[in-house]
Amino acid sequence: MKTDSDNCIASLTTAKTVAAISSIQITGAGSVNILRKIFRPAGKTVDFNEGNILHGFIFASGRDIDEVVIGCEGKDNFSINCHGNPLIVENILELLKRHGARVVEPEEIMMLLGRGKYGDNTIAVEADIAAAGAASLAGAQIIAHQLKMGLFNTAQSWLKNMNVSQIEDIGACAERILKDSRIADFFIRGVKVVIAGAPNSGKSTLFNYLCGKEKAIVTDIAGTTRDWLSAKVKLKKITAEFFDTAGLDEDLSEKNIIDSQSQKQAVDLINECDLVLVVVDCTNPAIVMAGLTEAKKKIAVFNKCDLIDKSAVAGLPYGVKISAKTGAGVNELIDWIEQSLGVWDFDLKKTVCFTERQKKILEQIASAETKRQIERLITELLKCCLVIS
Ligand SMILES: Nc1nc2c(ncn2[C@@H]2O[C@H](COP(=O)(O)OP(=O)(O)OP(=O)(O)O)[C@@H](O)[C@H]2O)c(=O)[nH]1
Ligand SMILES: [Mg+2]
Repeated sequence: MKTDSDNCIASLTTAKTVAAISSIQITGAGSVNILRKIFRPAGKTVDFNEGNILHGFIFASGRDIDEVVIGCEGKDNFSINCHGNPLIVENILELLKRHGARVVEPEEIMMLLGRGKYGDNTIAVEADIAAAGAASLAGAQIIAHQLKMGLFNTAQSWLKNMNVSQIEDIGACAERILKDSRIADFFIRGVKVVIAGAPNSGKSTLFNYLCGKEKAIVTDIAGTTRDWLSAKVKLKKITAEFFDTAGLDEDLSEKNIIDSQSQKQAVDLINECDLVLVVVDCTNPAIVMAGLTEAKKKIAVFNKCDLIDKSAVAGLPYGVKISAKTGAGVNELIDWIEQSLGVWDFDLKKTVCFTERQKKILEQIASAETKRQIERLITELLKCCLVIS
């Protein structure tokens, strides 16, 4: 027999990690019934009406699992804020499941809540989900702008002016949005930056300086780094994940299995990243290009400038001049990184897309040949039925 709680879904909405506080959302008809069975208020009475904040305990089989604060966020919609120990979270989710709630991924619950909040404005629903995972505040601002202005507004005005607009104009506008979206993506998901270069050029020293701790081993023996390391660092505008890699040396590829594997790993990372820092020891300036294709964005970084005099530094080729040991020039390097990725002067109020679904539709709009096709695609962009992948 179907019960009320069959329509109830629950999900962890904070990160799946050790934290001070974790939050579990439970929503749908039957939520209150479940909460009544598993929640014991700290005071004498309990009132699950919208707007109330309840303090008490989640319990099972006569034992308290955790002390919690429940936010009554709407009709049949509650957040259970518990301590952020993954075992506590697991126990509470398991308990909700035993009482009939379906435990789902956060996107599903956010989509459901978003539909209630925004109706059939699909871009707004996607914006709420994407903003929760944005890698920077600027990324969340870019997404927030698309909700009523930006992408939503542009798509609506395309539809409204379909009779007077030229197909080519809409196509060109879609192309522009796709181009800007590539930069917006750096704010939204962060960037991957590989530190590459010849053995002993100072890659690990630079990596350690950027992440503010001695994470990578540094020695004057060429070939010290074999397994790559990574660290996320907040730059001025964006968050970057830096990768310290093995020194590129074609001879090492054939030396032994370990060196050949680490050479391959370095090249694979280079192929997947957004930007490569090619570190060159300015006392021994052999620029290593192995694994670096023309198409890859890169910055030449001349390191160990503390070891040569000022006139020799001035005579170095185009690139950033630094000392990874003293930190001189690293601030300029960060500016170069942000400028070369186009984020330095990016207007956060530009119209962009921020999901794969939107991107695919805009690509189709850019190459559509009839107004009818475009009209159908815009309607899909605005009102499609979202599916959880
Ligand atoms: N004077 C000076 N020495 C540096 C600088 N950067 C690195 N070194 C030294 O250069 C040597 C090699 O540094 P690493 O950071 O291990 O070089 P690497 O490129 O990671 O080397 P592999 O992992 O072997 O490819 C160490 O002795 C560092 O102390 C610098 O800016 N100035
Ligand atoms: Mg190294």
